[in-house]
Order: sequence, then structure tokens, then C-alpha cells
Amino acid sequence: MTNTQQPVIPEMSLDRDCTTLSRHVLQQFESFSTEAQDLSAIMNRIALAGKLIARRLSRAGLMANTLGFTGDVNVQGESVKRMDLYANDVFISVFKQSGLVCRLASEEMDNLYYIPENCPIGRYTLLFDPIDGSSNVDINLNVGSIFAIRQQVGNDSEGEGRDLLETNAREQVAAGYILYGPATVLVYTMGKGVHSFFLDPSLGEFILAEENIQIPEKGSIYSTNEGNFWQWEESYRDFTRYVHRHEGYTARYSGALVGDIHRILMQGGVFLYPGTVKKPQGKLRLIYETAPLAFLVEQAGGRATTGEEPILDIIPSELHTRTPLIIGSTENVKLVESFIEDRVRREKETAGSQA
Ligand code: AHM
Ligand code: MG
Repeated sequence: MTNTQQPVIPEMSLDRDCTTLSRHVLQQFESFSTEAQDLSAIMNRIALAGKLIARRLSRAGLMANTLGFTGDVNVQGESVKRMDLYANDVFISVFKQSGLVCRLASEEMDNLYYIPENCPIGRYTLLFDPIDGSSNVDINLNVGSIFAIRQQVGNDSEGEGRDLLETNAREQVAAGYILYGPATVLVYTMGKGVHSFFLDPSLGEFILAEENIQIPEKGSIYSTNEGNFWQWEESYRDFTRYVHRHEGYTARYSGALVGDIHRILMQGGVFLYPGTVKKPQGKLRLIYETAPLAFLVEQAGGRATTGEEPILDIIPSELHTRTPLIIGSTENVKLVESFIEDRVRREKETAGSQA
């Protein structure tokens, strides 16, 4: 080779190996602005948390005191698992001394967690569920982490996170999840499409797998805990009877939201966690479970609703507000909504005829 000749580099394959998460975030901004740098750094830290959790999960069966319960009960009244606690601590520790995130809120903490040394400059809040579906951990099945990033509004001088209770989830700057399955996958959006990354363990990096993921308009999967059938109100039972009686539907439910949603994102269908007699607002929490997933699925062209209003329009009454969730392919979600509309119409007719 003479000096003037350039080495021939197979561009496609090299690019694929080199599009790391932080580079991708910067590309989304098309600039090196402070905001772009901050969000790239935040996503990089979330990715680090994901790598630490994935490593711990892969070894959990070999280490003492990693599986099982701690004996404590969290603010939701649920028994805390050791992995829940570990993963919660990981998210906190990766943001310490980062200057990026002043406040964090998670499923495992009663109140907002402040990192005072970050607060003078860190204008972002991280909302997260460190391990979602943690009942799967002890039996070595898939689990996930869910996250959302919001800009802090006001100075929060009272330390109550009032701004979070005055705004809806359309204010999310970024949202996504990490799925710990056979491979570790990170999927995120910053309001410009949905993108997925696979963790390459040999590089220790999340590498771009697919950009601008579009959820199928319609799919065959319905994903719900049918054990709650008699606890749901009638429209959900009508929907379930409908899918039982029509060809082309198949049930898939893992007990871990992230895996179930990932399947639907890639293959189409609908996930439902409606209210039950005991829990009229369902089980899932808004700010770190249903809202991030709703933002992401809508970015992929899907739909997310409580059955009465879009998830993204809800203003929470408290940090751990719960919402029913119907999410997935637009046509499937609309089908569920049509059963809800029928019930509402019937109820109005009955009320009218009794008046
Ligand atoms: P968790 O955050 O305490 O793990 O609870 C959320 C999980 C979701 O991942 C899953 O969809 C749901 O709870 C399963 O609940 P159920 O066992 O009632 O079907
Ligand atoms: Mg959860």
C-alpha cells in the first residue's frame, strides 16, 4: 500500500460494532450541546447500572445471600427481594458524584432520594423500577429495569417533588427499559423514535441493534393475568371471551412486564393489567412503570391507555400512584377500548331507562 491509499474498511460492519449507546444519544441531538452531553452521560450511567445488574443476575445462583427476600416490606406493601435492594442501590450509586441527577424516585423507596452534591447543577430526575417482575428472579427467568428521565421544574426547595405531581408524563425527556433475558437488551426513546441495543459482553458496551422500531399495527398476542378474570369489570371479560372465540390470538404472560412488553413491541399485540376488585387502579405504578412504557410504545406507533384516558395525560396524585394499563399495537388496544365503550353505553342506557 502506498501512502496515498486508504485502508479499505467494511463500513457497515464497523459502524454496527461502534454505534454505542452514548454515541447514539449524541447523534439524536445532532449537536454537542450541554443538553446532548448531559443526556448522553445519563444514558451511559443507566447502561452501567444495567451491566452491573446483568452481571449480578448471571451469578446470583452461585453467590450466597443474593436470592430470596430481605424480610422487609416496601411502601407498596410488597415483600422486598435482595435483588430489588441491590439493583436500587446500584442505580443510586452510579449517579453519585455525577453532577447529573439531583433526585431519584423508585418503586423501592418511600420518598424521593436526593443526591445533594449533584443538586446545584443536576437538573434531571431519574424515575426507575430497578427490578421489575422480581418474582422471576429466584427461578432464573427474565426480569427488567424500567427508567424515565425528567427535567426538574423549579427549585424543589421544600424537597417534596411537587413538580412531579403537577405535570404529566409527556414531560419525560427520555424513557426505556433494560431486559435481562438470554441477552441483555436496552431499549430507549428520547422522543425521536425507539432504538434497541444489545449488550456485547466482550466489549462491555451496548451496541445498536435496531433504530426506529415500529410496533406492528396489529398482532396476535394478548398478555394478561387471566387468573384475575373474575376480579375484572365486565368489559375485560368480554374482550377475553372475544379472543377465546376468534381465531388468530395467542396468550403470552411471563409475570414480568418488561419481557411481555418487549415481545409486543417486536411482534404486536396487547398487554393488559386492568383494575381488580381489590385494586381498582390495578397493580402497576405510573411514574416508573406505566408512563415510561407508554411514552416508548407511543413513540413506536402504538397506544397506551387506562381504558379511560391516555396514560401520558395522567397527573399523579402521589409518587406511587397506580394506573390500569392497556398497551400495545394500536388496533389491538382499540379493540379493548371498544368493549369498554360498549359497557359505558350499556350502563348509560340502563341508567336512562331507570330515570
Ligand atoms: P413488581 O414491580 O413488584 O415486580 O410488580 C410488577 C409486575 C409486572 O412486571 C408484572 O406485569 C406484574 O407485576 C405481574 O403481576 P401478577 O403476578 O399480579 O400478574
Ligand atoms: Mg415493578
